[in-house]
Amino acid sequence: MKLFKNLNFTKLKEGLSKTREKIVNRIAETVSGKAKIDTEILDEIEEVLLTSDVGYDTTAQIIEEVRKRLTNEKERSEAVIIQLVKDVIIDLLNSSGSKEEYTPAIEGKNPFVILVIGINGVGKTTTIGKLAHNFKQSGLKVIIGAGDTFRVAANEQLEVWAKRAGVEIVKKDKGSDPSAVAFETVQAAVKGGYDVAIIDTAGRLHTKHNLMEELKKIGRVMQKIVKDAPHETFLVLDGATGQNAITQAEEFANSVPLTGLIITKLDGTAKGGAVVQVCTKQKYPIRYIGVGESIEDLQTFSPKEFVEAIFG
Ligand SMILES: Nc1nc2c(ncn2[C@@H]2O[C@H](COP(=O)(O)OP(=O)(O)OP(=O)(O)O)[C@@H](O)[C@H]2O)c(=O)[nH]1
Ligand SMILES: [Mg+2]
Repeated sequence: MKLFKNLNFTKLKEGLSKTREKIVNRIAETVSGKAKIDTEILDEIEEVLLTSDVGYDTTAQIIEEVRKRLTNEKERSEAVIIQLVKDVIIDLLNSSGSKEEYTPAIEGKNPFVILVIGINGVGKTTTIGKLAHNFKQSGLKVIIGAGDTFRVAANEQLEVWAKRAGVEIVKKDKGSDPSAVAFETVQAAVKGGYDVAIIDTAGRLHTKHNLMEELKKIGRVMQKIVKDAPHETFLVLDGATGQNAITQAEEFANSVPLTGLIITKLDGTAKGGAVVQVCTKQKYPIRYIGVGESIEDLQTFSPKEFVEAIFG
């Protein structure tokens, strides 16, 4: 069963246009008009990938693999080399466990609980609004919990998204214990027969010990009601932050059992190559990507569609 029909290729391409301009147009420029693909061209492609935030190690890995596969090719044209680069990148994206058409295993959970975490401003609250909308559109009963009790306007912001998505919200006064919000949200979800409960959290630095402990407590407390909750713990990463995103994934994973990643803001950046780097450098699958600020701008991550949108 595919839950959301949220993969809109035109929109994805539009969102990734900056990255595409950077990678594809420059590779095309580099190889067009050249009769043969030689070492110099591979060096130039290497540079293009580096400046798109694919990262040094990952770029070297890609070029090495392309070089290897190229030796088996009789025809070394522009089309052939671009296809090779695409294939190698798709293989890398798949290697993190990110797979085509991920579907959350919601059935039989009542509720399926999703905890959303990450550093400040990466797009957690916005992503929850988009996720809630998608679940709702799929005919599910959705409730969201305003677990960011730290920031002044956090409740209001999540309330706006709840209204837009047409879902219920649980909130408490600013300064309340975020675990209490998580507890009450899951409790309300069980009582009300909700299919999905999504918990927002305040932005926090992975270097702050007490804030990471707070996340652990949120997890523990909801387990008093639903034993295996949270069923997903998504770390949200800003796609424009490159190497830093990898550090964040490592650090958060040290405190909380992550189940997947959501990469946002891929529309605003020419550095969408960071996604490739994130996939090769850590072991958590990418589940969703954000390609804009509106409610429709969340897509299920598909390695193949992602690469097609960049190169297509
Ligand atoms: N262009 C673009 N902007 C996004 C995307 N996702 C989120 N944003 C914007 O990023 C900004 C921060 O988003 P929030 O959802 O408030 O981020 P947050 O992680 O909840 O922030 P804190 O709660 O303060 O830690 C907002 O202006 C969003 O509109 C996206 O995919 N693309
Ligand atoms: Mg927020």
